[in-house]
Amino acid sequence: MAHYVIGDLHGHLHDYRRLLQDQLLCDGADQWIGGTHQLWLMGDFFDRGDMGVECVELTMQLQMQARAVGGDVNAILGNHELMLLCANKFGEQLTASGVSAKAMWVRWGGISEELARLKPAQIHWLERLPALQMVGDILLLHADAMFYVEHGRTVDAVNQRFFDLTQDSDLSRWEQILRDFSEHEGFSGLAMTGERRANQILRFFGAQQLVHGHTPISMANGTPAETVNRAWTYARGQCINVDGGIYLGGPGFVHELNTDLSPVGGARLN
Ligand SMILES: [Mn+2]
Repeated sequence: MAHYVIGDLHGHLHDYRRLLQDQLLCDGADQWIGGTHQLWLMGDFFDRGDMGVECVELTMQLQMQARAVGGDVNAILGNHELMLLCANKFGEQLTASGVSAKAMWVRWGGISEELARLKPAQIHWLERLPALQMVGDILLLHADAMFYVEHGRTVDAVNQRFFDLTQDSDLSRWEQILRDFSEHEGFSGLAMTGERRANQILRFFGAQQLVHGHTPISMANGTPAETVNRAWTYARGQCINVDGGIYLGGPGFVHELNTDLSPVGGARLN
């Protein structure tokens, strides 16, 4: 049994189907053929491309089909899911910046027609996505950002906090978290700083390695977007970026997690 990961789709359903079929997880009729394998989607189903609802719909279908045969399909929460839920919940209500919640989402790449197509069962599913997930010793998180540690001491506590937020009717609290959630490159950046931060968040949650999306690899390391066809490992092996930048023209890829990790090598970074 293998653990597979697919990065940020941003509404690109056709690429999603191609990746699933190439990896023999799904057939041409959208049926799960992955048996007992496990698949994780890294969040950001929505915005920029216009078939985010269909990407979620397919994922929910595959989840049911996979579970029926002992496999699994799951997802973690991306900032674009939270933005969409915010637009859905607050609509024309004004944010602190004076624009409506919906206008704020559109400004971030939201496509109004998607909101109209979103079904209650999909909203219910999205609200319950974990922000963090451990797979063996690997921490899955959407954003390459440190802000998660401010929301709980454990993976479960952070996930509860995010679920509570989705039920919160105070728009200002949503705005705060959405601002924090838009941080990028928290584990790369200047010289040793990124490596040290990665080490801190790994130790905080008791993980050996982290896997994230959110920042297209082409933007993070300068590889031309259309040539990115594999994950990028950095910060001395502590971090794996799986955002192929599909919305920038990248072909995307399916990444297989190495759950047989030895402890993070070398001296500790303090
Ligand atoms: Mn993101």
